[in-house]
Amino acid sequence: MADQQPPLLSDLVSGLDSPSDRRTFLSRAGILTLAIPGVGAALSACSPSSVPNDSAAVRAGTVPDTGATQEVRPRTHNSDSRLDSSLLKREHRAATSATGTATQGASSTVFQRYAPELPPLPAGGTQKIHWHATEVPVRISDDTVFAAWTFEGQFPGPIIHTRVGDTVEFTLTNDALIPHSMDFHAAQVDPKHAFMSVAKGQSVTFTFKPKWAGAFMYHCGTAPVLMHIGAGMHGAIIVSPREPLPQAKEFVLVQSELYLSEEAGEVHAANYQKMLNTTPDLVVFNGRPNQYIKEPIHVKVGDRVRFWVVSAGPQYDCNFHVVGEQFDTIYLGAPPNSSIRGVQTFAVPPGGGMVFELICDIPGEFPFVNHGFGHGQKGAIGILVVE
Ligand SMILES: [Cu+2]
Repeated sequence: MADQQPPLLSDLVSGLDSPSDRRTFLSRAGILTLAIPGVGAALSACSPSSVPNDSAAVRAGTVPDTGATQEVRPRTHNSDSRLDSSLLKREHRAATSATGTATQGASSTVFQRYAPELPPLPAGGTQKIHWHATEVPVRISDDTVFAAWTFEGQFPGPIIHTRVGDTVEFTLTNDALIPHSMDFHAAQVDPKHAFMSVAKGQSVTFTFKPKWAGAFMYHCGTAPVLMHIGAGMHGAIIVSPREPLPQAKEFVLVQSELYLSEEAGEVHAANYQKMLNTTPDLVVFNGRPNQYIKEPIHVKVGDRVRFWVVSAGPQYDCNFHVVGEQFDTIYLGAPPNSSIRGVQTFAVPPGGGMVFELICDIPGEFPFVNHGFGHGQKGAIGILVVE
């Protein structure tokens, strides 16, 4: 191919911390705007703006716990909110996630199994959550470190557990150079404001009450959303119904694909071109290939097990199946309704979530897999040990 490649996003953003650096960055980045429209939106979000304030949406350093409304900064320039959606259709090329601090200290990162247990519901009807968007290296196996864009430095992001009708007060502060945002699939809010991108050092705050129970995805929605999800900015928000479901051992599985660049130093960055080609190197539950083979999930004979399964994609579904078992019940929509019984396999679409229950009548070691085995083979497999 003789067509000219645009410069790497990582080349443009590396080492730019001061406002004057950012001006340099913006001037350099003009060459990218046509080739990478999402980056153009991101860049404009870095610049001072004459757009009127939206004090309800953006507050600098507002910490909900204090109850105090602090200094209101000029609104992040986001004049066309469509740029923060998946509506952009022009091609975005040559970007990787090796930006800012995403590769720093990679050699000293330690593998940590992602705990799949559903955290208990917090007391009270209001949950205040203040997260930071950060770029950090995450060791996803003994020999692989991933340059991740994250919520709270975690890949995938932390599990949120709430309940229908409870209140979630959420603040995102962006510590990373590239603008980021938050899109909760469990929320009904005006995305133009709530899900808007915020530049480095800025915050966005919004509140919602989940209307439906279920396993919901959350993700960064900053354009190009494919890149931000694929670089690690996704996770699960679990919404329990008001009336408790049957007692169970509850686990959360977020399936996602990893599209890796060649190793640079000790780090693999997320590769945008591979995302466009939809050719993943790994398909994983909770961010790490085969982690629950190495350290299985343990339950007891007689337990009801409930898997809250989210497919974060960004591209593929999760054809969830447990070898040697059958699902007693799965909920296609909000539990406890929309259930079907006696199911072997069901596909969770990218951007979707479903709830799978099985009764562990017999002891054994039961692999839970993506039964699309090209993807199961790439890491979307674990073991449920029934003792
Ligand atoms: Cu992002």
